[in-house]
Amino acid sequence: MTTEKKIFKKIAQSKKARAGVITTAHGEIETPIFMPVGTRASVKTMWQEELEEMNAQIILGNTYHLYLRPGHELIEKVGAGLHGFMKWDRAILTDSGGYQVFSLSSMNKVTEEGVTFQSHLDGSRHLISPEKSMEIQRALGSDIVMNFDECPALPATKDRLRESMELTLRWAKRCRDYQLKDHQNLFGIIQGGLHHDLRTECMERLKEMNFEGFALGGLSVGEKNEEMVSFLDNFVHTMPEDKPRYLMGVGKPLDILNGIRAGIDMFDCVLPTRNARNGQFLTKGGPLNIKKERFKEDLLPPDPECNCKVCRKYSRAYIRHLFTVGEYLAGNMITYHNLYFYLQMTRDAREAIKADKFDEFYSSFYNSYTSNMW
Ligand code: PRF
Ligand code: ZN
Repeated sequence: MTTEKKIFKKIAQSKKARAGVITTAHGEIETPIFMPVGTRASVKTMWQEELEEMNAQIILGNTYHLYLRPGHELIEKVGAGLHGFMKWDRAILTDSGGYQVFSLSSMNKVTEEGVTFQSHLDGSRHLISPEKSMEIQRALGSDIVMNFDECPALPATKDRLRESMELTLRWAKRCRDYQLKDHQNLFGIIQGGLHHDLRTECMERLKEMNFEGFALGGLSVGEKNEEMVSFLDNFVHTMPEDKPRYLMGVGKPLDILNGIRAGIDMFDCVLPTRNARNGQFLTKGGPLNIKKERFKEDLLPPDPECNCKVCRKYSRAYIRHLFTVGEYLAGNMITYHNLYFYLQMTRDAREAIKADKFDEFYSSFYNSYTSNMW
């Protein structure tokens, strides 16, 4: 039986919202935290130096993509892992591959052994099992390793969700029994749809396996937003106090705020990076689409309340021009701002929690973000 390491320390609480510190071999992470997504060993359009300068403390990588290209063996051979390969010496979390197999590959077949699928790149056939996912994440050397789970799309019947949860639990045990590197921490993923009883049962059975942290999977997969929010409000505070709580793949700025209010510590989402490449700035006054004609001669910064290097220097008119003619710099600038905005939001939330004023922060952010300013 593997005994867990203690990696989380709570430092403050404001109602259900918490602030804390996660300790990894690649530095401390102050929570609540947003983790930029670097699927293929790059946070799209961004230099590692830029992530450092905006104080990103942890980024994500993906098992599925890195296994297919360039291959985890190559990353271990030439970089001694992902940190050395991409020259990022802060913390890295890797997702286990299960979820990406379902969203990207074709002809998936789930068996007790694992998931067989055809690569979305060249159609070649592969099997990822819990052991294979651990082997890949071990080679990548990530600080936080995720269990190999099954994530059913919603709506799904309760019978189907229970079956899937049972499989996820059997896979969790196989992941826990795999020997990772000493510095690596393994998180258990709680599934069970929107059923409180299934989620509780899944969590209790995962607790027996002594994971270093817990994640909520299977949310933001087709259910209504209010359903997710009320589930989080009712469930998150029942999760272990002394371990990190991670809400996978969520979400929009207000989803993150709702997650923090319910007691979540860690978030990731492609939204700030993906929407940037479609011309969307996320700002204090709500989303701003730079493609709009009305910004053609607008000399204001993208977000007048933002202190990032883009907003301190460049105008909407200039960035709109870059975007319109297809200059790559536009994608970098909007991504930079959006990630800075997410990280600033989680830093502000943390400060509000430490001052026991999270409710006030929540209301003021909410009112400003929904004011439809642009
Ligand atoms: N499982 C894993 N990764 C994920 C999810 C999940 O359920 C989600 C669902 N929002 C995003 N990423 N392993
Ligand atoms: Zn900015």
